[in-house]
Amino acid sequence: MLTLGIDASTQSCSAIVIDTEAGKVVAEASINFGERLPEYKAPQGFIPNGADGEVHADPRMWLDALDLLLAALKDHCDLSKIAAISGAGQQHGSVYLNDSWFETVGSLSPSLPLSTQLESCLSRSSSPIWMDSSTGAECQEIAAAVGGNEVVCAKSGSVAIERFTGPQIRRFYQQNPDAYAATARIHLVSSFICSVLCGADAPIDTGDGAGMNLLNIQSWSWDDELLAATAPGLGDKLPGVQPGQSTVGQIAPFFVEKFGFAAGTPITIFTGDNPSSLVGMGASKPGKLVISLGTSDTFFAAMPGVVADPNGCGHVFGNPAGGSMSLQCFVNGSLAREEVKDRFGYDWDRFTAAFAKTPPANDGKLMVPFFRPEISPRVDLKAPILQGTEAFENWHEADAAMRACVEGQVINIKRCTEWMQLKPEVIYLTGGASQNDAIAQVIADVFQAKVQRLTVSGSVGLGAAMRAANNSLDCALSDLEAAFCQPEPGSTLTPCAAANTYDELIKNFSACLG
Ligand code: XUL
Repeated sequence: MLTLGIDASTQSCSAIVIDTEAGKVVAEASINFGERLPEYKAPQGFIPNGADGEVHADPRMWLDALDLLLAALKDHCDLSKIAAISGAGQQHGSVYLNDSWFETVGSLSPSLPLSTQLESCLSRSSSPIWMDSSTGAECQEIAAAVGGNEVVCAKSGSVAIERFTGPQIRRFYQQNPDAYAATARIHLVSSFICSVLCGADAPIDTGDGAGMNLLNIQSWSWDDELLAATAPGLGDKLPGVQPGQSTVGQIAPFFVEKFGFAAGTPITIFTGDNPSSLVGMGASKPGKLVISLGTSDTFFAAMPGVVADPNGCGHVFGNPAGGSMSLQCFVNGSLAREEVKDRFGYDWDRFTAAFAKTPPANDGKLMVPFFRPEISPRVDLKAPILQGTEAFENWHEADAAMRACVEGQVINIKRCTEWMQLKPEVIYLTGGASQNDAIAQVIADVFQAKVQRLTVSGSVGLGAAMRAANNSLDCALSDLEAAFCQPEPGSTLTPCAAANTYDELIKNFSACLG
């Protein structure tokens, strides 16, 4: 049985086909927007040099990429054999459509490109995406209208955030009320692509929907107060909300005729890239958590209950496998590690060797490694805080500084994610720095949990293909995880330091931040 997962991400649109019985990936394809669609002048997937923090992309580019992607995939795989489809999109991005959308999406002709047929449905020619930070004023207005950010957070799982869709919609309404009035439907990237594949207006799932500051995380339905605080008549412009295990349609005739899909192939609701990755990493049940070590470090996990971060730094989304999940971003990730390494002229080998020369908890030397303002917690520090010996505080102890940077990062992640009430049995590491054993060992020691690296690459698309198999073909997620989400051989690390090793350092770290 083959299933298809689509990943509509920031820089590319990718597809992965898995064989659920053989436990193998059988085909993959990817269209990089900048390389393959240079006419959109978006080398990294967004229109550069937006004013006032605006970051937009052209939704026609996403449609052209979908056409190109399926044409490329068809060369590797007989698409008539695909038994179920799902997908994921970059979170928070929004597409604005007029009332011709409902009919047009249901009558696509295979003789014309998707973008040509759907461009007249756009009531806004470009889509703000998650990198957009232009909505500071709108965030304040929304929070003030409902009684403060504590209320926004308790209701929606996050304080009002610039990149989230509600503040983006409010800005559009305020700047261009006529175009807002002409908008009959607002989709997320995920529900837009899902609609096109179904040939019908599709709902938004609780995973991606929670990234809008509009969805109530207790009822998992649109929150009337947040809707009213955002823009007039918004409730009528949004599609319905459904959980991740919902079948929302069948592949549209356009794709059957053009690419040879089997008529009737079921489509499972799309979700956001992070919720999809939770599934693709094999972490959709509480007890496993994922730390992605990238430019920013990102932490996410299935949550046993639905609680919002009382400090307003983290986010709660629906878990596409049921229940809820948390996500928290830490701005000072790999760039902070690099700054410390470069400061002493170390390469990555010397960086790693420093950990063998220094003990866990670093003889009490600690660093709050924020080189730029941090969002978890919200601290406007422009340079790190160092505490320890005089030599250490004056940046004269290179090896101790390497360890202090990573220990500071991991301690910060641990203390900032305590609100999630997780009991980690295993931590899955992903992202560039995850291969570094010294960093992985610090994570095992501070969290006192087993750490594993997974062989999974492209966990977003894989998660989508697994969700399609689970929802439409009754494959158990546990079986799919056993087949597709295995640790790399020899990659498992267990804590070496005693359980109380970091107690003092954690206390001192918290004291530094006041
Ligand atoms: C999550 C976020 C990004 C996007 C793009 O809140 O903004 O991770 O989903 O990947």
